[in-house]
Amino acid sequence: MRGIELFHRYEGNPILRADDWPYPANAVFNPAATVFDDETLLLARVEDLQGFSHFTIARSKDGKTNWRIDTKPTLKPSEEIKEEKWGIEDPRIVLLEEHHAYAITYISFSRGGPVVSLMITEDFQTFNRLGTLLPPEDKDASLFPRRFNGRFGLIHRPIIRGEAHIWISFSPDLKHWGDHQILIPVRHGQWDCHRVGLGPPPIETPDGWLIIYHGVRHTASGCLYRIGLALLDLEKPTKLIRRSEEWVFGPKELYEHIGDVPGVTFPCGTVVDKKTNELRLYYGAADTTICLATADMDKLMEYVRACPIPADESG
Ligand code: BMA
Repeated sequence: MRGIELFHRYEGNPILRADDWPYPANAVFNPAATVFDDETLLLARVEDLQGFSHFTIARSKDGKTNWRIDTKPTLKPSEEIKEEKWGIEDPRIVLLEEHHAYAITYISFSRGGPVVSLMITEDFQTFNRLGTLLPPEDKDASLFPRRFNGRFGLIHRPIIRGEAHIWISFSPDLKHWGDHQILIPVRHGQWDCHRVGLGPPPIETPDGWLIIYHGVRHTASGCLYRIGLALLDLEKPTKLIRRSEEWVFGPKELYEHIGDVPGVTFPCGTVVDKKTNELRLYYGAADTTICLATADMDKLMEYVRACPIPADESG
């Protein structure tokens, strides 16, 4: 099977749009996803009519239809935290096994640039902000759900010397980070040549951590944000063991090509239905709406297991 055949767009796409919102909004996109109280919970990025973003929860029993959206913003940028002055963006949710709590990594936008921040919640009603993790310019971050040799792992995407590779870092306490290293570099000349960034949080499988990432190529009419797959070693997540040569998903439908930023498919969350083995990928389309694509986990893993072992292209 070709990679591009793995994902199927949901026929009801877009599943959520600004017109569905209970209060005025410009766009709803790039949602984090998890299961909470036996329901699919999306933490949607909502861009207001000043161009600043906040988060609002939408819930659905089947993860596809009948979304119930909080009637007002669930999480606004904090007025006390100056790093959040220009809004909060692109959340990722991970259930931290040892804390029995959800870690939400997100981007705070400040005068100093985008910076990775962390908050913890147990109930999606009260949120404990733990502050910024690493200096700007940094985006596309998620924790792993468990520690490695006593340390938490963080995947993120700093921009250094104009280069935008995916990095991994470690911390004993979620506060102090070190051992930074490039995990998935951009690939010169290919579809993911200009930028790469983590999509949804890493998914633990018997074969390794499944990584769904976005790759960006600049074209004469703007950027194209497409999706690739990779696999990390289960106990040594610094080790990239597989990487797809081709993209497996990318802008095709009109709702992915027409919007505030055309040509963008940008996933930040997945839910795997344990009964059906269906992976639901929630993504922002054209920075305007929220869409859904599904894939069979067995086929996805079969595909990624057959991908090449990557050569080190970072140098
Ligand atoms: C990235 C992020 C995303 C956005 C994408 C396309 O840098 O800012 O929030 O969806 O660009 O505009």
